[in-house]
Amino acid sequence: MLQRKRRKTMNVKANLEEAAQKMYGRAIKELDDRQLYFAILNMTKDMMNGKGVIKGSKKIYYISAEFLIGKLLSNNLINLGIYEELDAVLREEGKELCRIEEVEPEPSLGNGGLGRLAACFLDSIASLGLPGDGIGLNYHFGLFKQVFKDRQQTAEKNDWIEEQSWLTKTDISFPVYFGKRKVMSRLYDIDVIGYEQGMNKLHLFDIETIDESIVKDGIDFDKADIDKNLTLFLYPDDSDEAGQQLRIYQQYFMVCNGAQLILKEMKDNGYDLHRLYDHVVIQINDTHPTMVIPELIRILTEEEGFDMDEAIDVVSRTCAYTNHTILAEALEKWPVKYLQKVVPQLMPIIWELDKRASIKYKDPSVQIIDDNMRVHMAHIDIHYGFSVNGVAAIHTEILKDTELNNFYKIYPEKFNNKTNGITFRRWLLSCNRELAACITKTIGAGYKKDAAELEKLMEHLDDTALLKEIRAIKKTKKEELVSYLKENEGQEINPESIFDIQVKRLHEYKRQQMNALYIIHKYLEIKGGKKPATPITFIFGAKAAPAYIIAQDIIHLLLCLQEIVNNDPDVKDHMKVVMVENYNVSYAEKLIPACDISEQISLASKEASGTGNMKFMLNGAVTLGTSDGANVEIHELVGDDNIYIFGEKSERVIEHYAKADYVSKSFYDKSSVIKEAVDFITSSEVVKVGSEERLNRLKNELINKDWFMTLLDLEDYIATKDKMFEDYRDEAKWEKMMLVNIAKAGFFSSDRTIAEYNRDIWKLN
Ligand code: 26Q
Repeated sequence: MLQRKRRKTMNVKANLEEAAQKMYGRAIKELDDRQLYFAILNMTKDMMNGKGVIKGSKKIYYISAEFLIGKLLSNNLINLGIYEELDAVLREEGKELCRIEEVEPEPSLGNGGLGRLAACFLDSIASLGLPGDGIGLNYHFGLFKQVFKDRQQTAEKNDWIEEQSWLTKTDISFPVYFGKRKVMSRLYDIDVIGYEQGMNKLHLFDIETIDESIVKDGIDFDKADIDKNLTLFLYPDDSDEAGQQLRIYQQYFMVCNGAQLILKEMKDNGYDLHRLYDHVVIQINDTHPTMVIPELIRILTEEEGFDMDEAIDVVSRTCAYTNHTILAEALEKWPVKYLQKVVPQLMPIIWELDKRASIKYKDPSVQIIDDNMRVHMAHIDIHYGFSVNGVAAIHTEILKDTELNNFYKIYPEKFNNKTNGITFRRWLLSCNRELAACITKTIGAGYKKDAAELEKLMEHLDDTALLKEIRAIKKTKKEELVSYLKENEGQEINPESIFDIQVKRLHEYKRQQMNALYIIHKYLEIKGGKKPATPITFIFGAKAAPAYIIAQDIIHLLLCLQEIVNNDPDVKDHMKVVMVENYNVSYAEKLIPACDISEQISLASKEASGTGNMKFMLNGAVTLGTSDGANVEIHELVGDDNIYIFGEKSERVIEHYAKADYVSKSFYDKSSVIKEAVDFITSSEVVKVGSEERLNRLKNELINKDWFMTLLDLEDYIATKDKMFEDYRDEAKWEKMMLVNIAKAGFFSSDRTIAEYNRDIWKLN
């Protein structure tokens, strides 16, 4: 045993020494962190390649406009099983792996949840040994980098592609036609290594003629120059209708390349295209890749000699659709005029699909092309795919009962739920090695392959030594975060304070503004002499779509509150506010292990699932949340005593919308607590440090519109949060809650989610 381990260590060491010599002609000791990063990158790529590709007679293609993969080094080392060894080798040479990891740029190829989910899924597909590749776009600058100026968000480009990176240029290139205009693509691959498994691929398509130099100030560029701009940026509109043609160009470019790649692999394997569905399943990640359906039908009829009936049948049996939102404004509806301009070759197919659906079903709400000449992308997926799934139990129920009820009545057999999950390799083993080691010591390492084994921790609820250890680990992670925040945000935080964290995209339905109102309330209480028993640190991280004005206003308010609270001598020892700049996957990996209270406070019915909630729970944070998305399932698993649930339930919220009877002004008028907090937004203190225009607009929005019902839940939120802070003082009670949350998190492993996708939808052997 010892000998085997030694030999492996020698291998890692020998491999790294070889890479160092080859690249720099130097020994490991003589390299700086950046050089070492590149040497390790090359070594790791080689070792991954040695694992071989996962094979099988049927393959899943997960097609998505976003893959928010984050940094890859640590994850790849863990999945290869060489993290600890490399760590030891480097230490011997006086180097630190965790510092080297900082050198890696983060590819931000996603907006938030949907993109991160796709990345977790790729990890789990490979880790379960299933043949499955991702198909997406190689955005050169990904999502914008957020920079605060004058307490407002500005956007800069995130330049992540370096001379050497995880991308490998392939010799695959396809023609793509936008009408008569032909462009050529180039495929880049990123290897996806499973945990102690073989390898799959993430295929990212680029346009050959891309030109990074057309990006001028910030993230501005010539929108018309498709040949040069197509894969420069990821659209930053999360749940907002961008309505822009470039988005259609990107989507078609992605699916046209994806379809060609899939059919090429079919042919390379000698499979019969008439039995495509026996060898291929395409999971469509929200509607962004929906055009893959008409595109495949077009290729099969125009180039492969299929008749229309058979082409539609074969494609429908191959494609499955996942819905990630019920926000009406986020459901893609492209004007026929735009599609006609960008991809005229697809419109006859889409008209045909529309005609067939409307002959069979008279209900106007299930038509593909509506009376306003808009193409409802989700309707294509539902009519011409074999599976429709939501991403948490409550979300799927709402789809069936309300949003997609008319489709559910037609196709009840297509609807199914797949509650989201997260990869524990990244969200526990990599980001919280101390906690992982403690769990391994307590229940063995079996949970790494079968997350349900975490449940064994329930037998240790009275083990005070373990409970103390878990508390001590939380403290360590809080201290690490404190020094990071000092360095990166210039903020001094008390590690003994309660860390209350809300990190996610900024959107009104997620209600960061409600958290801000709590902060104002607490601030005013402290000014009035009522001090909290334990100091509290409120931490936020959020990017807002640049065109989403109210979201920008909310960020502005948070930054103003940070300025006021942290500099007020009466208050700053009792509470602090930190809004971190450029929240991304890497930041999440530092914030989540340090969290005490996980804020999951969306308006019930609006958050399809949430996945941050799962990451926090796994790391021993206690949830403060509404009955929304996966919070509902977390609640069921941990029980009433280990979660803090507040606010109106989804049925009532849906009823409020149906009756249009929610009037925020009446809540503002009848509660002095609410009124005081809302009025403070435009008080002289805030206006002094902020923009009056933004603050006025936000206050008016809350009083006169408040579409996501902030004021409806505010009082319950305040009471529940206060109770939580009170309970935090009971150390034994809190430690037990932490442990129960960790023990019950096993269900939210994406390995479980993927096993369910495979069992019910993909059916790979
Ligand atoms: C649409 C049209 C034009 C431009 C952009 C878009 C667009 C882009 C991104 C629309 C939606 C998104 C992203 C949606 C998203 O992240 N949804 C989240 O998905 C998670 C994974 O299932 C869930 O956990 C979250 O609840 C859900 O909000």
